[in-house]
Amino acid sequence: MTGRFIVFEGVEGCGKTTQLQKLQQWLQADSRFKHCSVLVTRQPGGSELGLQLRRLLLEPRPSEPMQDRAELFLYAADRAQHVEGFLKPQLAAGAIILCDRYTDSTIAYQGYGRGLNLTVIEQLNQLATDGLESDLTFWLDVDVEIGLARAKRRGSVDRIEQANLDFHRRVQQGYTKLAKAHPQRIVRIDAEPSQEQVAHQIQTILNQHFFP
Ligand code: Z5A
Repeated sequence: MTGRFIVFEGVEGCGKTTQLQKLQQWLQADSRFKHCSVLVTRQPGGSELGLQLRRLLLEPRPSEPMQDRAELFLYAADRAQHVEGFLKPQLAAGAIILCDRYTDSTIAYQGYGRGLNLTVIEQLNQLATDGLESDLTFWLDVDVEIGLARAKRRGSVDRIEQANLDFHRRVQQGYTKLAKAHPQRIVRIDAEPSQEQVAHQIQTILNQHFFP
């Protein structure tokens, strides 16, 4: 039996964490999935090694700014560990996996945001994932300033949230291009309405096209 791999993507504060939890509860309450494990995980930080990489990646370091290519390789290392040690075995065992960020984040943040070469990033993604793609990716589309305001209201600000507004706008542009390029895999969700309305959009898509 093989499981299902569902990814959530979007700019800061778009509501991924909130919606991942809501979707996990919704799936667990549905008798169609009573024999499946429904697991929530994330990148970076979905493994023991990944948790250490996550700290390195996100903590502010004013004394020595992280170089863009160093950042790219750390995300790739986190992904390779997570795919081989967690995602592949859990999918092989039939789990439904809900993952906070995956390969599209690297294209949006390191590619469109930092300006690193997109072809190289795609090759690195391929190497890190060994070809494992999501079955479905929800792109929670919210205005960048609304997302950042939500993230700020929630509490402390990490190294990437501190980047300037232009950087986050380029990231958003990256997601827009990715969604156009991969309409079969990436589904845009309007993430500006209330949490309940966003959850309803996600459940409707899953009922209609994914778990009919
Ligand atoms: N990154 C990268 O550069 N390259 C890569 O390859 C990968 C990642 C994999 C991970 O940080 C960082 O790594 C990320 C990209 C980079 N950049 N940053 N910073 P993270 O996982 O800690 O942070 P995040 O992914 O950006 O998520 P977030 O800021 O925690 O936001 P979120 O999970 O999307 O949102 P949330 O926590 O569900 O909601 C934020 C707040 O808004 C919270 O108070 C909610 O109650 C509220 N909220 C949620 N939904 C709504 C609605 N609908 N209305 C109003 N308020 C809402």
